[in-house]
Amino acid sequence: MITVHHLEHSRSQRILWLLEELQLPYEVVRYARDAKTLLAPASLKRVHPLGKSPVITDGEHTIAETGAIIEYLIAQADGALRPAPTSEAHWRYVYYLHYAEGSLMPLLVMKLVFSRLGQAPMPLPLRPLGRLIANGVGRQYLNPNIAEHLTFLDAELSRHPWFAGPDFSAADVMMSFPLQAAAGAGGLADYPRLAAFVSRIEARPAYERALERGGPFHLPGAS
Ligand SMILES: N[C@@H](CCC(=O)N[C@@H](CS)C(=O)NCC(=O)O)C(=O)O
Repeated sequence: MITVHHLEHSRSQRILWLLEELQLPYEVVRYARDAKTLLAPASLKRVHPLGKSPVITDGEHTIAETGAIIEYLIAQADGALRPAPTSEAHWRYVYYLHYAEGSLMPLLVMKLVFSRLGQAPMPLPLRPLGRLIANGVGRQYLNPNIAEHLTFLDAELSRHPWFAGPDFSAADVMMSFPLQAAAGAGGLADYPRLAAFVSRIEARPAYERALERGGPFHLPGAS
């Protein structure tokens, strides 16, 4: 039986959702974040040494890293939600499976980290300097880069309704978390197709069933 070690308000939401889309049986072990640091509890390190979420166990297998877990689950479901290897959609699918965590998430995580610079627990006298650095990095590097990515992604969705092509695929599941995080961080008002994508995925019955299994899902800064 597949067990999802699910940290609240985290990337493991994607895994619960994919399992619901694939209609594979699974169980959930829930982990709460530390109220102060928002980090995962140490008990998650008993499942995988890095103690990050998501991680799944299935018999003798322990698999971490969202993209790897998605590949594992798609294999269990005989390739469902993966475009045929001979299709053009397949290479877009592979691209987005890597792109979401490899290119887009690092920018969004940096934005979150820098947004906390200049706040507690930084000593009070240093906070103005922290804010100055955070604003500078945001203005010079993070904001223009994030805008460039979101512009690219919005244009992609003008060509086809889903990231890999005409059909919903696991690439859309992979892309959900960064776009939900982007929505929370700065809003997607300038990117109507991305905003519509987030609304469309959150309305899917499987997405709603995943929320029932995993509990509420809110990202920092998200409304
Ligand atoms: N690239 C990894 C990132 C894993 C990751 O950083 N997960 C976050 C949750 S969204 C986490 O476990 N944070 C808690 C912590 O670092 O203690 C993946 O996609 O699985």
